[in-house]
Amino acid sequence: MWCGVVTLFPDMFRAAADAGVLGRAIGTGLVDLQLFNPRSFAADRHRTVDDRPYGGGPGMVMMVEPLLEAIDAAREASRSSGAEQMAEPRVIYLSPQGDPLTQAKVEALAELPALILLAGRYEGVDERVLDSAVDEELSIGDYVLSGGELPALVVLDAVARLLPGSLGNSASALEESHLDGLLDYPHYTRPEICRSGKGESSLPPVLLSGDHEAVRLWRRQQALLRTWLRRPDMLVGREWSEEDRRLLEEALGASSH
Ligand code: 9WO
Repeated sequence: MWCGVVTLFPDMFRAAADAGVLGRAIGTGLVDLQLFNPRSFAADRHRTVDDRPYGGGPGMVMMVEPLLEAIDAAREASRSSGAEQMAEPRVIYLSPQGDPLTQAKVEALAELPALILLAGRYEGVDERVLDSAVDEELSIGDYVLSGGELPALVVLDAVARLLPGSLGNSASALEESHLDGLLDYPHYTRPEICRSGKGESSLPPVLLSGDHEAVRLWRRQQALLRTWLRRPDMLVGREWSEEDRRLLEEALGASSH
């Protein structure tokens, strides 16, 4: 996947590109990450990229021209990066006003050949940039940060681990799709007995039983119970299998008496 990022803070991406699954995806060429700083496209000798908001009020707004120039440069770079038949990159702006980012959305993004992520700063970008050059606005959650860079990295990380050939892809990704729309079950590793601040330091015995089917059922039941208790919204409209219904009813029955 080709990915251009338009940002006033390219160093934040250079740091992340050195580590972890995303770093590996970039290192192996699975992700071609290119950075475009609007400041390089500023028209004046002070390299100005922000200006005061029309209508007054506090803060500054990112100016149209340096952003459109940077987005155009990214489009041009994606064109010249091989893949002749490559479709136009999808341009995504990260903001609290965007559609919520979900795993389903991440999976759809991972299918695309090219993305341009636009990370805003200050009080945001001139709305006319969004109207003319942005295809989609995404939010990673209901909070305000100081810029769109961390959300852009969140999108990159979530997408990179799904790309075929990525370290995050493969076994654990399969296991995860297997937990279709549920929270994860609890994990344990050695030692069998450990010190712990709280009381719950014992291991669920089924995990030592060697009975793979019993382990599978226990994990599924834990995933269902946790989702029910912590995120009931995720179960609204769910198509229930007979097995899942039984496992959850059993768990809820066990906890209520
Ligand atoms: C700043 C501000 C100051 C006074 C009154 C209202 C205000 N809104 C903002 C604001 O939203 N600033 C944003 C900072 C502008 C776009 C980049 N910034 C950003 C992106 N903060 N948080 C995000 C973000 C993106 C995606 N998902 C969650 C948060």
